[in-house]
Amino acid sequence: MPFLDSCYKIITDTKTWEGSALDCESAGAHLVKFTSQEEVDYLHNTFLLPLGSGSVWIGLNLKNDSFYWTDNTKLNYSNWNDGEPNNYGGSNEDCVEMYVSNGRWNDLPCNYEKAYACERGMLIAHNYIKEIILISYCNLSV
Ligand SMILES: [Ca+2]
Ligand SMILES: [Ca+2]
Repeated sequence: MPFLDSCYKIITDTKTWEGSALDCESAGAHLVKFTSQEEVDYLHNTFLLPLGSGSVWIGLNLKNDSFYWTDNTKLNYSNWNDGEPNNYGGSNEDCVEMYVSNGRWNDLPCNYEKAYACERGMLIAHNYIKEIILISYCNLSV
């Protein structure tokens, strides 16, 4: 289902953050990147609430003490849960999950295995093959 020129897909097979990022990439997508509250609300209402509980990896991780999206852009808009990011116990909480319950974010260790949210920009569909992949990806999301 497209929103702001993107399609989204939640994969409920659990993987580490790195494994999740690679799996999204293998589908020509990336772990979801949020640039507005509207995008958070859309993903939360449409894809997360139906899951009932738990959390999903999103495309944020810590590099050189700052959080970056997987396209190496710095965090601009953010939606942290209360008291986060807290790097709990100094335990290398270098990757970020999004709660199904409220759509807010928490940092936690990257080697945890979680469901994850991929996003594919529609603007990459420049040729016939990519367009077919895009259409099927969007269809899988609804
Ligand atoms: Ca996005
Ligand atoms: Ca945390």
